[in-house]
Amino acid sequence: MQLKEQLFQTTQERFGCSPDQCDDHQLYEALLILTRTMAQNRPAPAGGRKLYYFSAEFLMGKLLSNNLLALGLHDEVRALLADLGRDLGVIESMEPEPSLGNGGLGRLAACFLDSIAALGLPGDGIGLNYHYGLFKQQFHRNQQTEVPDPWLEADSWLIPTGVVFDVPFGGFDLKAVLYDIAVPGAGNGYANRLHLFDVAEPAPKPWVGIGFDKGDIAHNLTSFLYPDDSDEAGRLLRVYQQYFMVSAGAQLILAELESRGYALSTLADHVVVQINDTHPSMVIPELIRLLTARGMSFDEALDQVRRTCAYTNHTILAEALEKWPLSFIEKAAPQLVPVIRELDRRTKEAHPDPKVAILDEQNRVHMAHMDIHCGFSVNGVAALHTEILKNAELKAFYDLYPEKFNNKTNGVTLRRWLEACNPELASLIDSCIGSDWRRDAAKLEGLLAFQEDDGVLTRLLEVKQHNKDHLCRVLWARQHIEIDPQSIFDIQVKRLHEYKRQQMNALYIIHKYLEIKAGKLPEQPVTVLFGAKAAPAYVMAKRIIHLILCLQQLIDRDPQVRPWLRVAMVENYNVTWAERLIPACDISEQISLASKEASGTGNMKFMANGAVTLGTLDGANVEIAQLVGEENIYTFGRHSDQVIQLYQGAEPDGRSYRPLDFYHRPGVERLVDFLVSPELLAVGDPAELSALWKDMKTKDWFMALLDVEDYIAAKDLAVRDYGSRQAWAKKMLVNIAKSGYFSSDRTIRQYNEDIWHLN
Ligand code: 26Q
Repeated sequence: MQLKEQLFQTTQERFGCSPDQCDDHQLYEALLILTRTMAQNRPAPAGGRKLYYFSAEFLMGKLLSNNLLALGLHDEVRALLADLGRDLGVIESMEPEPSLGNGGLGRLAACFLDSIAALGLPGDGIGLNYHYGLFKQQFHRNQQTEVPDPWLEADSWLIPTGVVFDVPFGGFDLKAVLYDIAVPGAGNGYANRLHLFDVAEPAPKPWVGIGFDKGDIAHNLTSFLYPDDSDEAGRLLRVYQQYFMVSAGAQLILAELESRGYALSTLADHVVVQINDTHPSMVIPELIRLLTARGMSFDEALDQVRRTCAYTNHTILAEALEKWPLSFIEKAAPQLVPVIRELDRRTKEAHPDPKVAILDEQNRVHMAHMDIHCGFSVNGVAALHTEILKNAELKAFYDLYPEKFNNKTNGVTLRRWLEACNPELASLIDSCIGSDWRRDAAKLEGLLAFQEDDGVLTRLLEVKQHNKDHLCRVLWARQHIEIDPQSIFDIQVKRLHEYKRQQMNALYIIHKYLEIKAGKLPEQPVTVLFGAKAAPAYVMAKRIIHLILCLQQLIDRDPQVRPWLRVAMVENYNVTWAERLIPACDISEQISLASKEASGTGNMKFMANGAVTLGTLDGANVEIAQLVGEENIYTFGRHSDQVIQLYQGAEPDGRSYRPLDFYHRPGVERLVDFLVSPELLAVGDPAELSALWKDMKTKDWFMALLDVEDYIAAKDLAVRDYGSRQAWAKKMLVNIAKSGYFSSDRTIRQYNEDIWHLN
């Protein structure tokens, strides 16, 4: 049947009217149903081994546009709607964004599912169906507040499967009900599945305080996504969530193995489990438990699991490495305790070094240690990150198992992050090098041939201006923020964390503000845009948001400064905002303290959209710098080895870094002191701003004052260079040309070649 007729039939059945009589939401629902069904009906890719990608987060973003592209229907649907006098963009805006992730790690999982399907590899995701994803952020009186964000509507991408598993907790069992989201592969007729488990009777209201009795857990286990580990409340619930996910997932794996006709003793030949950070690590003891319960010896079960499980590390921040008190596991999943104890006993017997123990003296389970001992692969997510794991953080393990360690530099799906979010740039690229890059991103290098082509460079600048104009309209419509479309768009969007150093960017704003007040105008007007959510319990992060919003208001009200410098923080930064901001960016801010950002993935999305990076030599920035060459990136700041040294020393906090030394440097003190200036105190909360000021002077845990002068110099240079438009356009072009390396298709090919061996 023709698409047109299918749409007609769907709206008739559903709403009793034809498409032209539907409102926008009804049309969205009809397209959702059509698209969902088509994706669902596709076969799974065939193959020898099958991948199960376990992750507590899948930050999928809106799916309609993406799925239409993958199914090859985007243009047809756009035309069909245009015939009806409707705009696909408007229809797409009806879709609620499923925010089932916090940031980089969750979005990476979503990019990976897209690439796994596009490469025709057999691989499903396994996660949880949170009813409330990440909180919705609102600003009141220059502060962040959080409100629950229910994303599920009567109709959604979820497909009920009827599959149910029993998950045994201490004292009671729960049913894990399986829902699927189909993941169509772009251009190949296949679809994989994102399996999301849910409780049978979810609570109708959002979670408020939980007593950890059976009833609470039964209804609330999947109520909400943890806003990260800095929220102490209800950490035990996190363990219940993790066990629920991995127990149901492990049972699904064994059921599929058996239904494919394979014996349990061939698990490792037919299955590979990728553990996305330590959140799903209990899958290891759970698989061992299930296998031994079915008659396998512990030795053989451990051997199978060790050849099946692979672990990805996403952080070197010690506070983010999960260590669960054994008592938590004893309460949530007591049947795992003997398994974990036995794994610990065997490990200690073979390797008595306490640094590599699974259970420490305080009886806490080091989840990453368990993964490394009981898996066959450990990977970092960028070259520098993997080197730091091998030589510092996980050195004791690297000495034991050098063969397990490998790097897999992250990537992003250019189908969402270039083709879908920046169609004008995509068609400019097509006009230069043809459309092959859409299947093979390495082909983007062909753009290098156009570096001296003034026509192409001019078009590139026009496309960027078009996207900036569009962003201006959206900012006005959504937040009544008016910015100058001719100014430089300097953008920092990512979770708010001290190590990412949004506070250092704020110091740059203060520097410019004071210069303008003193009569020194910048070479170009600059707009500094932010998007960031802070974990609700992360006090310092919330103070930094407060600082940025205060600066925004102060400058907004200042007619002398406004024409030259603006600050705009988007409310509720999410995937959809990213899709609008990234195509409009001139300068991409990637300014984490060297050694702290495992990889970053925003950096890759920005470069693919023709932004030039201003960054430290951290995470994947190092590889970006190597690829584009020093004339096409602005790097600054201390290197990771210097920073690692500064974290060792004789100061009372164990470091050798003394922020006061840098605070007293000429030019720095007045920037920091501006936090408690009368101007700023007039728009902000004095207690919050003073606390931030004091912390910056005396603690500065992530060394913003160490790098701030170098940062200001580098950014001023970028602002000056921006004025040479053709030279700048050439930098943009080189960045786009070199971004092919950061396609998640490349990353997934490498996972498959080195770790998964799927077909
Ligand atoms: C841990 C315990 C309890 C509750 C929550 C958590 C938790 C949740 C989310 C811990 C960490 C996260 C997220 C980590 C994350 O997003 N890491 C990022 O991963 C990206 C993909 O590899 C990298 O590019 C980033 O550098 C890294 O910060």
